[in-house]
Amino acid sequence: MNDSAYALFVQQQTDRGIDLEQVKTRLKALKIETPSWGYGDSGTRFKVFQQVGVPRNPFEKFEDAAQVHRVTGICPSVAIHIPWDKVEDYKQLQQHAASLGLTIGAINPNLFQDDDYIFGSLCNSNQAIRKKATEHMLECVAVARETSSSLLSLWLADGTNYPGQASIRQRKHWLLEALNEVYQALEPQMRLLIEYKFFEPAFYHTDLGDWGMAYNTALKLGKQAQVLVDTGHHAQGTNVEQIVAYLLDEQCLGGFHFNSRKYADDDLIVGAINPYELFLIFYQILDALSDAEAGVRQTAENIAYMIDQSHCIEPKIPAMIRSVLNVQTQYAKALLINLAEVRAAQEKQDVLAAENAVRTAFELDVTPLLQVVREEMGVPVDPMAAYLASGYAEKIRARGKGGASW
Ligand code: LRH
Ligand code: MN
Ligand code: MN
Repeated sequence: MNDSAYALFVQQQTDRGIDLEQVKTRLKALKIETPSWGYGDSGTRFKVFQQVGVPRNPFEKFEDAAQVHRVTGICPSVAIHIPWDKVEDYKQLQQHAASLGLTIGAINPNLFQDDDYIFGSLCNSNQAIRKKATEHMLECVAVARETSSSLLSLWLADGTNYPGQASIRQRKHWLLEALNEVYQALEPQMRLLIEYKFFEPAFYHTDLGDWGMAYNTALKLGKQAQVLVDTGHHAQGTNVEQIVAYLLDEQCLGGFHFNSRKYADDDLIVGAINPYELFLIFYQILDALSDAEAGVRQTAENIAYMIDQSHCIEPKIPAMIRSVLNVQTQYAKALLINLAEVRAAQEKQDVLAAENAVRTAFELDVTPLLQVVREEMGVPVDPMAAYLASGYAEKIRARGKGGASW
């Protein structure tokens, strides 16, 4: 670590009125969940590509996730997707996770990969299929109970391809009916996170097509239901940070699926395409954390930060490390926004000064800060280099090809 670079950084930030101790405390407290499916084989809409060395089962996915946590120190939990991660004994999976220093995070039901769901799951006009989908969700609540997870994360692929194909309003009623049943089964400490996406696999209408529908559904269910924002699930040009601010203010933002998009739901490495958006999302969160309203602050404190990135052209573990580091970097930059300065400029309606106060933080080099934070946390100063030098990638080649996939 370059001591003089950090000394200069401390001087500059202190001069800007930044409380660096608070910044460091917050950086150390950041936790980012990685997805089990990000370690397995994945692909495009056209083909799943096989890589050498990907995990052959959920246990090995946790072993790979442990590498990400080992070098970053901020990824202690892993989201699972059922049935991709179906095991006989979830307690055993939980114990395996614990032996690696990990916990099981959000439980994701899969309502999109069963032949029965071709016309929908919870919104299918066939009552037996709706029941099957609801029971799958209840099974996931049971998995959450067994693994001490407090998050059930729902993404619903349901929708239609053609006008007139189905009754949009009827399906809305079926959805609420099913989710009510699931909601009743939640333990008091559990939350149901409702994810939305504007299209794909359905191309005409999607039953949970945007944040408004997810929010309305959460409102109708109750306090334990909140919205999950997947950054890749919006139309071009959507102001995602406004959605974040709005949901925070309504105390209904439950979590994120971070990834990058260029065109649609591309699931690319987080921060690879538009790091400024990520930074601005954190700006809204930090702004809410300093809100006068306790409920808004609590909502911001309890956000589940999760990664939902899984592409097929890069090796899985370093890609995940890159995503995590990019989130951490943008969070660090956002922590350097002088909120008092922004507010003073807003007060004076000084547009240029306000924009400048926000952007200035984005333009800072946070490398010395992150290096010191990592050193104090006892993790490698350069997590990517540490992973690449660890020999783990070479070791897992022995798994061969044909591991677990979507
Ligand atoms: C849907 C989605 C959702 C799924 C995951 C695999 O596009 O974002 O979160 O569970 O991808
Ligand atoms: Mn997602
Ligand atoms: Mn997605």
